[in-house]
Amino acid sequence: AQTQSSTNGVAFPAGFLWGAATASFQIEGATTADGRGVSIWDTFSATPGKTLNGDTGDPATDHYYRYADDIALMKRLGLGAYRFSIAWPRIQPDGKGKINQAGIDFYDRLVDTLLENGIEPWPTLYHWDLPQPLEDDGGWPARDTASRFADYAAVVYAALGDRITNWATLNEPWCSAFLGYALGAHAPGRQEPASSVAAVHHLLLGHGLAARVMREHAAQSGYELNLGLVHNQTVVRPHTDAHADVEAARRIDGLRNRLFTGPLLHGAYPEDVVADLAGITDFSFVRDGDLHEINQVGKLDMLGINFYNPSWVAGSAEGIPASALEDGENSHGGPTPWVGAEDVVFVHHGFPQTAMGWEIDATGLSDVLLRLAEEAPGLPLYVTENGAAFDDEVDQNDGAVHDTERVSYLNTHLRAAHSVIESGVPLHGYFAWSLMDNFEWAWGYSKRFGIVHVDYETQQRTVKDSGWWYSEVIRSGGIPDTSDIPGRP
Ligand code: PNW
Repeated sequence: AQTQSSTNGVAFPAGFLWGAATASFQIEGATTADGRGVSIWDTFSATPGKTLNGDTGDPATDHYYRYADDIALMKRLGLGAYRFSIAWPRIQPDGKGKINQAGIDFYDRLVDTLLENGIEPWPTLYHWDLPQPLEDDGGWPARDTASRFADYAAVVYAALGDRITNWATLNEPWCSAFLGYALGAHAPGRQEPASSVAAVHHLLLGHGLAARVMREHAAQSGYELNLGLVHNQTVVRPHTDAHADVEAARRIDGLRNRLFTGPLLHGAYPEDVVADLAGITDFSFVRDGDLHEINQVGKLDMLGINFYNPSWVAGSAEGIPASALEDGENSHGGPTPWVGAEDVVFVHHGFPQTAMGWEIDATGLSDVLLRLAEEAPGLPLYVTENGAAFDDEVDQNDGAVHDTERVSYLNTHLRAAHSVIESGVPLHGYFAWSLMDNFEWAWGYSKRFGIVHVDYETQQRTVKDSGWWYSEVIRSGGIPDTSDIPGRP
């Protein structure tokens, strides 16, 4: 396969960036090592009943100690870039003030080792591990957290900005705000609809304040800075073209997508979403100058998109078979991330599903990218996460992991990405989620998203068939035959 393979007519542009992604709490382990403070995910996962099987962030994939081997594996796969996140409680154990040099040293070693191996570091400053002391002071619903985030960003940028060009401030602020403060399925597990919307604003404000200090430092030091944010935009489709379904799609699109792209790309919260939320909050947490900070000072040099699945929504469950109602998304009267839109119903549309119960339809990815290219002409886009969980097992006969469903998922989504590039969308790179199996938040270690399998007893890494296949994509710059999955070279 190595010598014969061609790109099958699906050739990505020269310079297209190929990467894989992880996040600190999901892989590092070592949660009490070298002065690391406590994060909201340490607290949450140690609380009985919050994660499946009571799984915690220890030892995860032990990456804190195995980073050098993991980077050797990235090199073997041919990755051009590695997206990882920095654990705020390693840098500032109290979330403010005192800096923990040992924490900085870890990321120093990580970044230097990546660079020595020709892999571009793509850090994200915040992938959900808020220092617990800041949550005790109110968390993201409190305005002060945005300023503390900017202070932390300044510390990290001063330490690593000389070697890194591409930075993201936040990962998926939708999840931080609505899963953390409204649904409560993610840390800190609060169920306070009004607070969750304040959290959205303070996360975005934190992005702007962090951008200000990072840009100032870059300008003074002559560093090149390409600053972005990672958003989990998806396409929200009406179940039918009935008015109630179209209206449901407008509302969910507002909460999931436009509440974030409004301030970031257009400098304003969308009027219809503000009106939808009138019974929940009056947005009085927005102060003069905030939107300027978010939209102008925080102006995006690039936008990262994490895409997993599209959604279909209906105005009511009437006439929809129970088997088509998405269990995880519909509140059944309980708490929901969809504040002010609790009555909207999420409907399965008959596509095959991943182990998360997420439907597989790659046209969702092309729709998302086409829309953003139209909404923000010229803004460089990156797919910063895309992938799927399946019940992978190491084959006892050959020691491989034959994850054909994941190969197929990546294949169809990469083809979708390629098709929009052909239509002129400025998509410059793609990161598979995830480099390796890891702590899947409330699902603990039960959901495997890796292109590399992790045995949690031995910490042994085994490249899955999808990993070798992706490696061949990178090597050839195109899409190899899926029927001819290259095995371990
Ligand atoms: C993203 N949802 O999380 C995160 O960025 C990753 O850390 C995570 O492992 C990955 O996707 C897979 O889940 C999400 O409920 C978590 O819609 C939940 C949702 C979406 C994204």
